[in-house]
Amino acid sequence: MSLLNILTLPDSRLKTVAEPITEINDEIKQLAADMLETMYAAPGIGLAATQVDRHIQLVVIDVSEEKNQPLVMLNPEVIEQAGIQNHEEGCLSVPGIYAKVKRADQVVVSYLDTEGQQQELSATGLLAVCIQHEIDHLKGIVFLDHLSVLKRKLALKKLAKVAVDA
Ligand code: K2U
Ligand code: ZN
Repeated sequence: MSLLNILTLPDSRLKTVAEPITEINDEIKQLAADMLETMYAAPGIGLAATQVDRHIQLVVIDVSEEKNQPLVMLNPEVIEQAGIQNHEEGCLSVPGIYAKVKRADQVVVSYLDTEGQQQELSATGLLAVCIQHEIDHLKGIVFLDHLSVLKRKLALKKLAKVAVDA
């Protein structure tokens, strides 16, 4: 398995819209395994293929305390949503920046698993936030894009400072 490089803003590749996966092969399964290893090492609770410069619709998630409940989602799509939550978010591609983002509190996500089986998962709370955050990445959207112009400007200014201080 390999640790992958995670793209960070202002890298414009993070704005790329990912393509659907049409064939599930060993390369896709190995990429998912490498993304899980990279996510756990970061550490994070989610990672989208966009963030490792692979522009296909693949996300990995694990919000469990024990880090032993990995989810691998191919071609994920939110098919139902309800409620609103305002959860503080961070992002492995936007290091050191945190902000509250309004998102649906409950989602039903439809996706293909690595065996090619269509799955549907109902999620609330942090898992729902993470699913929406990762699917955003596949659309070329980062969580800062949900902020007001002023808040985004301040965040990007802080990001530039974090990069200089690093
Ligand atoms: O996409 C990513 O960069 C992974 C995020 C996912 C995430 C962001 C906000 C809220 C939930 C999930 C990273 O996991 S950010 C690091 C992190 C770690 C633990 C809890 C929340 C955020
Ligand atoms: Zn992110």
